Amino acid sequence: MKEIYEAIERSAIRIRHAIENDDTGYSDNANKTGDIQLKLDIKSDLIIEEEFAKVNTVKELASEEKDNVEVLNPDGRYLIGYDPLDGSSLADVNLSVGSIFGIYEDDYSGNSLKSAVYVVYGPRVEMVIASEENGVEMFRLDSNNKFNFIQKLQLNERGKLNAPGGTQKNWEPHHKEMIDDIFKDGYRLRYSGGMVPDLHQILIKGGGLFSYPGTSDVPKGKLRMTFEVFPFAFVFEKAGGAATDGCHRVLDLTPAHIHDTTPCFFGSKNEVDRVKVCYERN
Ligand code: AHM
Ligand code: MG
Repeated sequence: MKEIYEAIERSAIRIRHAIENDDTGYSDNANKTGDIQLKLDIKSDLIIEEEFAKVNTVKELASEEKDNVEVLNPDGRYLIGYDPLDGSSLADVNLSVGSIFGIYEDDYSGNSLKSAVYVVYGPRVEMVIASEENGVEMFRLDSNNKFNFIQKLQLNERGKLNAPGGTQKNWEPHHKEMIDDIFKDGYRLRYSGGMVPDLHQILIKGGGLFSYPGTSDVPKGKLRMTFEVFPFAFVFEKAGGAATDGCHRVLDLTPAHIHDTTPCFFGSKNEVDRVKVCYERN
């Protein structure tokens, strides 16, 4: 696993350099979900592929930017599901973006996750690693390109932030009512449109709720299980929080296809319980 974390560190340093120096425009290609890829999406994907190709414990890669799984080492132990540059359309406005990695064994179901890692490229570059052994640990990149341990991340039972995703005009009535009630209880809006910095903020500030629900136009939501939802569900559980699709624990889900999406809610236990009460009634 250590070699995998080191490959992620090397990728992060190279991707940060690309974000700072490269064109933030679109390419001529679309990914499997139909999103037009930015040049930075494609470059980040290539960087990560190159770095994992050096690690012989990595059996295969499933990327948000690749249609199909790519086999690297048939005898390797781990499968990596990753989003090379999440929120990449925010790079041109100079907001934070991120990379997300799920490290799986056997298959890409939630319960096969062994570890999850994300990197935030913001004013500072930070990497968060969640594992069974060490819980959730945050590292920060220094000027010598070294990641240094900063702190463990642990959620409170209840937080103060609310990050409600999805197109509001298409929210289901019960979802809208729940979000309104949370604001009425004094929660503050914190939403950038990048799930990595939005979820990082909730983790660092001790709690709250991030939601990306199913809506009338996209009943299964936007966020993909393998690359985005499972890794963050793992991080939130290991930090003492929870993640649900409204009715089920996210990590009990199995995608039929690596690009499948699911509604998702991440947060402290109190807020996720609130979601479950609302969704189980509806
Ligand atoms: P991406 O992988 O194409 O960047 O999409 C994922 C991002 C998340 O970071 C964010 O939470 C969500 O899309 C916001 O989507 P939208 O603005 O379409 O509601
Ligand atoms: Mg993404």
